[in-house]
Amino acid sequence: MVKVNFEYGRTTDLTTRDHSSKQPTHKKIIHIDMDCFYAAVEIKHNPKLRGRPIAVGGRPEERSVICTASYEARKYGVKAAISSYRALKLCPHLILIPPDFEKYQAESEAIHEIFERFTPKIEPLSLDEAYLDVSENQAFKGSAFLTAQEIRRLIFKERKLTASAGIAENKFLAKIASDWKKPNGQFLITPQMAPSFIDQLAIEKFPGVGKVTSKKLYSLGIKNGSDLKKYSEHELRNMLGSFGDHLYLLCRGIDEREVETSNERKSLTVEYTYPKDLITLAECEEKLAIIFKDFEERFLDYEENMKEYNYAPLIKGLVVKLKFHDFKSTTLERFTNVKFPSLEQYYLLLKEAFLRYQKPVRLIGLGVRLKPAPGGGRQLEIWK
Ligand code: TTP
Ligand code: MG
Repeated sequence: MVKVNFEYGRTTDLTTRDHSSKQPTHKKIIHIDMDCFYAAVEIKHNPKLRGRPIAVGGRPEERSVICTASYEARKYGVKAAISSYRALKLCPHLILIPPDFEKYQAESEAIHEIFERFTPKIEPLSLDEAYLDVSENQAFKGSAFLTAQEIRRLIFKERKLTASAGIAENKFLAKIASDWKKPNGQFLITPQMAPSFIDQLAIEKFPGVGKVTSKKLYSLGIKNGSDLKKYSEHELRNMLGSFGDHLYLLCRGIDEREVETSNERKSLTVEYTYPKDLITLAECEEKLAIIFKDFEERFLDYEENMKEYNYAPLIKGLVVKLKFHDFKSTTLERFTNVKFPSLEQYYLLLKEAFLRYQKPVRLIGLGVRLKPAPGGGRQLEIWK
């Protein structure tokens, strides 16, 4: 299965400048996240599926994974990223539907158009998720809560889909809040509520805290935001490197990231999942040459499309991704400003990535990271 990924501009960096003298920003941010998005779109197109355990994903014999599942299927443990094979074992009467990205893309665009009625400051994170900055919005006497309610009402009325929303003074809290009343709910974290909310927030809910970091923190007795706050910036940095700086700010409710409206493409990658694992580096190299050809075509296509917007994509780095037979993956990136990468450069990255684990490979991806377009490029289609 070939997949082409185009990612939007987004930053994961939180500002780490001196914040001791910082005035509160009092922004109003809404984070919208559609409920069971791909599954909900499929149900909308075929109402007979409603109330039944369905999942969107590829066939098990193609060694595919599940993209998402309806709530009925989630009861059986079927969820995103597990293999379709496992999903069918967990729920033998699961209705497995192949993904139809054009349908999801069309819904995503229609939902985006609803957002635009309320604010121009929209940052899409994926097809089903976006941040909206409504600080300047005068609708509902400036109430971000009522604005979120109206957006969700319109999504339901016009698209027959449900969304959840989080409302807060920054992106970090808004995103957590949108998960709080899922599905089809919304939750507001006021600036007054924020400190106590963060104090009791489990560390694994902090963005970027995955299994490894949470294990490390738990082993030190750090379970929630209030535990985190007991550590100095220096101590957290010693423990977790630069990520410690982020956590130091987050547990104090500080997240100054702006809603980034420019949605120019920041990377272009092509990946391929193999029906049979690739055992040796030589086998991977052979496949890499084929993927490289595909990538070359896609890149030239993209360059051609962008001419219309007077934008020439500039490469800032190369990337190779490997996924292994046990679904673990590794990504290797190299900063470079070549005009166009060579296959030899990718061979070097592949070798390094392969030698990291030396395990059978099920997926190879390669591509480039791009410099942001001056003035913000325009988004073309996400999926091809
Ligand atoms: P999510 O918003 O993470 O999930 P969801 O909308 O299906 O469910 P929830 O109600 O919990 O928000 O992801 C949005 C869509 O992105 C999802 O419908 C399918 C796709 N997706 C994948 O293809 N693979 C993945 O691993 C994940 C997490 C999502
Ligand atoms: Mg969602």
